[in-house]
Amino acid sequence: SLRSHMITVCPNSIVDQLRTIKKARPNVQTQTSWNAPIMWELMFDNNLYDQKYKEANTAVAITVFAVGRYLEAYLKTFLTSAEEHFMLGLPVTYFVFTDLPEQVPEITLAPQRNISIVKVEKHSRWQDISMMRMKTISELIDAVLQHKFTHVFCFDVDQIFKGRFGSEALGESVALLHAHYYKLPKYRFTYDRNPESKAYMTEGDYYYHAAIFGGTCEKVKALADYCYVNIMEDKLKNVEALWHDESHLNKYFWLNKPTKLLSPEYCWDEYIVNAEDILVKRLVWAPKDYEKLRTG
Ligand code: 2GW
Ligand code: MN
Repeated sequence: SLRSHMITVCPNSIVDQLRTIKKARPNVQTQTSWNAPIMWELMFDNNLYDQKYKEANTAVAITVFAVGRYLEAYLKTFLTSAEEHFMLGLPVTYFVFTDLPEQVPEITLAPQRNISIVKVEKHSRWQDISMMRMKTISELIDAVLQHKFTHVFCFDVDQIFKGRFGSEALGESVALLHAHYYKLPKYRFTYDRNPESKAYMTEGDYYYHAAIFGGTCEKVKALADYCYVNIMEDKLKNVEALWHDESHLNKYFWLNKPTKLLSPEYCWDEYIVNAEDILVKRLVWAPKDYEKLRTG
């Protein structure tokens, strides 16, 4: 049948594409030592990926947290820009977690796209707002996502889609190279270095950015559970990892290698002067006003 034909042909074509990537991007690393692709522009054919994932009845859930002032500051731009660039043509549901559900802006969604607003408590420490996302994500996957979605992507809200962020980013276990660290030597990576913390590590592969991670429901649940349990163990000992949930995420991906890496084209900081490797800005960091957002 046409359907089984498509499913067998597409993955091979993608493998062929991956063989040509070194030619396409000679100045960046396009594969890890464990053979996971690192997705850079020019490495892949958008249509091939879109076709493959449509055929496979892919449905994508996004989680995003907008607690306190972050709702007004970032949520509308995050959502409207995602409607322009994120996984167009695939069914997508946004799960917005907020303490202010009535203030979530009305936005127009394309067909097959939905939004679900979930009320959460506002933790008093911002470190906990960030870290406790792992618990909520795990619970959401258990209660809802595993039955209805093939993939889940978890995003910081303080970012703006600017270009295609498409099905090529989907995978079993997907990690993002941090824009500030992808060119730096390993000794500069800001892993947690406190042996008292569960996030402690002395060696690693890359420095991953916790602003985006994703994969199948099963793999993301494993990541979220791992991070949450270790965050709670740290709390019992009264320690906190250097970069909070991001430190635990880096430890998880060191012990459980991601199957796909996203290049910093998927999460770029426009304050970085040297952007010669960045052929497409697919998503950029939103400007931050720490004074306003982190006080009071
Ligand atoms: C966070 C820090 C200081 C003050 C407020 C907040 C805050 C975060 C908040 O008031 N409301 C809120 O909804 N958040 C959510 O947590 C929101 O989704 C935000 O994007 C996310 C992470 O906080 P953020 O974006 O301010 O932290 P970054 O951009 O410095 O993020 C990196 O490091 C964090 C840990 O310190 C996380 O690992 C994050 O995933 C990383 O990108
Ligand atoms: Mn952020």
